[in-house]
Amino acid sequence: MTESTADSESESFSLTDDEIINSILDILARTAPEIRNGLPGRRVKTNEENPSGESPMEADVFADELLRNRLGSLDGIGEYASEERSSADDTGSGLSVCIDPLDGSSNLKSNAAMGTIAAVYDAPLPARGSDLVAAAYVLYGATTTMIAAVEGNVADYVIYQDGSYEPIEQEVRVPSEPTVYGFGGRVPNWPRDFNSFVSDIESDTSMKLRYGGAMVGDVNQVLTYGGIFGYPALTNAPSGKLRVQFEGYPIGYIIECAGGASSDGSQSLLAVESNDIHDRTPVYVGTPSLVERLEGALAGKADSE
Ligand code: FDP
Repeated sequence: MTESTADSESESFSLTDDEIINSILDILARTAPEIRNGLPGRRVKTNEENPSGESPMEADVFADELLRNRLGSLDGIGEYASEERSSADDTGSGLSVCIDPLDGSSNLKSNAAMGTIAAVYDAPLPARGSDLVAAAYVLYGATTTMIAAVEGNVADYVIYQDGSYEPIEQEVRVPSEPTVYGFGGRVPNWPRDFNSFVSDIESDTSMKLRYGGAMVGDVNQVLTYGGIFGYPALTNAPSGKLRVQFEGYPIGYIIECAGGASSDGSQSLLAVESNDIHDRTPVYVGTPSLVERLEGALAGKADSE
């Protein structure tokens, strides 16, 4: 357990990981309505380029600055990194946080779902999947909710306009009977083995396509109904699109804590190696039987079912 200490002339105190994680969740919930309320008027691209070579929307930068100021000034946070910053900011000593301030911001214009993702590591950045001590995402959908994985348990909260939040489900589990699937990337760029796997899923009459273009929204479909989400390796981008530290690790952690499975195509997302905070990885998460079938298909094994 990391202990963060802060001394002043008159007092000294230390925070446990649990206290720091609770404060992080409080900040995510408190900031969510402000991010949501700040979206109108910020649905345009900036002239800047982020470390992934994309032009962020004004809303991406706004959300990043709000979260950087709040999380960075929290006692017990040693590093703050986000998709919008080229390197991690040194913010003191303690846990490291990796933030995707506005996941799925391409959905801003079409006014569809988006999210904020937070990964909390008990290690300097870039961290390993095994360094995760908590992960959470806020979903700006029809309502604002937060999924948080702490100590192996996943809970679902509703967030109110004043930033308060309360649980709507205390132990979220990935349903064992899968019903939905959604995969990103251009279909012509899907590798042949992945294409065959998708055809196999599509031929199953119990499965329905659900793809909204924001990972957090698509993952939440899988968490709610059971199934599989993937942003695969592409023929023109073998590591796919999603980032290990900001997306792959935290989403893999949440899904695994909820009894699901995660994979980069051959191993758990939490086992993926990462030496740079902006590394990418193919991402597949969902019902264990489907993720296992996917790994078999990508390894060139015929479907045994
Ligand atoms: P976005 O670029 O809009 O932020 O994080 C990247 C992400 O969204 C994911 O949320 C989403 O799953 C994916 O990219 C969508 O990519 P495509 O537009 O290629 O489908």
